[in-house]
Order: sequence, then C-alpha cells, then structure tokens
Amino acid sequence: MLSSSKPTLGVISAEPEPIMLDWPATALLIIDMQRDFMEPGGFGETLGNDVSQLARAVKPISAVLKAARDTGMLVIHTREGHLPDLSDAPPAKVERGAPSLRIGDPGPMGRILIRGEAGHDIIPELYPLDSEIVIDKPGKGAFYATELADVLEKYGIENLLVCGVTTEVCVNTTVREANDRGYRCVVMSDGCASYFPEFHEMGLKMIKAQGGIFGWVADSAAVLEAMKVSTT
Ligand code: TIU
Repeated sequence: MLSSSKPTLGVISAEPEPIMLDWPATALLIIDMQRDFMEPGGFGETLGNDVSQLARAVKPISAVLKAARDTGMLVIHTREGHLPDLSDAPPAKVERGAPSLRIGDPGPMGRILIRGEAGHDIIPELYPLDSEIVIDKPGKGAFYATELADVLEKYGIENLLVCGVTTEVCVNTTVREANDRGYRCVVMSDGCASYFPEFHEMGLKMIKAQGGIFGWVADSAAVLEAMKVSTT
C-alpha cells in the first residue's frame, strides 16, 4: 500500500532557506559530546572554560537522536582524542597555551583527551548504540585523518545533520570540511553549544551567511518536524 510506505523526502525549515533532504541519503553526525568537553575536570575545563555552557545542547540532540533511531537514520558519533603514546598529537597542539593540565596528563577522569580514558568517552545521555558508528579523530575536523569519508561513501550519504560541541571549533571545522567535499550540512542551532555564547551565535551566522556559504541552520524542532516526529 502506498499509504504505508515511508516518505523518503523531507523539507527542513532552515536558514537561509528551506532545504529538501532525501532521508536515506542523510546521516546524523554528532560531534564530540564527550565528558572531556562537557564535564568538570576534562580537557575543556583545563583550557579555562566554563563547561556548564555546553549542557543546553544535550536535550535537543537527545530528541533528534531518538528520532533518528526510530526512523533508521544512519547515526555517526565523533570523539576528539589521541593515542596513549601521543604519536598522533602534534607537539604544536600539546604544547599550546597554559592549560591547568596538558593533553596526556592525568586528571580526575583519566589522562586528558586520551582514547580509552573515562573523560574521552561520550556522555551517558547520548551514548552510542553498538550498531552506531563512532569515529575517533585526532583533530578538530572529523574528516582529517579518519575513515569518515569512506563511511559516508559506503552508506551513500549526501546530507549531514550536524550537532555537538563546540559550535565554532569542531562543528565549524567539520562543516567546512564536509562542504568542500560536496555534502549538504544542516547544523542544528540548539544542538550545538560553545563555551562562549557569542562565538556560538557568530559560528552559526558564518555557516548560513552569503546564501548558506557552508550550509544551513535549523533548530531541533524544525528538524523533528521535517522527520515527522512529534516533539512532545
Ligand atoms: N576548545 C573547544 O572549544 N573545542 C575543542 O577543543 N574541541 C571541540 O570543539 N570538540
């Protein structure tokens, strides 16, 4: 019956203009929702940041993650971090600034920003299912030195719903990398956050300016509406 077939197209009410997406060619990309960025004692706090600024993104991401799971959308999580021997951590990154703890130093959630440590893991509220893809990345962008491009090609993905932290750092870097590779990126405004609210705002403006120079911006309600999932 036609009436029981799932719609494959959806229109998201986005800025700078609505965008139509083919759902089977769309993935949810959740950037770095790790304890190291979200919780006290992790990498983000060692840099001098107020980590409580990021908590607001969790509920919107959780709602869209649930919808993605319900509809069978491909879900990809990323984690920024380094190998225990730091062989993938450029000295220019490790030695930078004057953090309270450096990458690789022992902290309250294990070694700072090191794969396998408690702080490197994704927060419990958004924990990946075994069936979901987790990309470990050494840089800010999710394409640099990772298998992400191969994964997207394998699954026939053309569009990315992007959320996570932080808006102007890993989300923006990844969106710029994806845009140059031909992906349509829709960034979830309330599903991203920054330690600096003004950078969050400008980070989103930079994406959608100039006719969507890097992509589109929509809130989680608009994404859920397009996925035909109730927000209540
Ligand atoms: N410091 C900061 O704002 N972000 C990062 O270092 N990484 C990510 O954005 N994930």
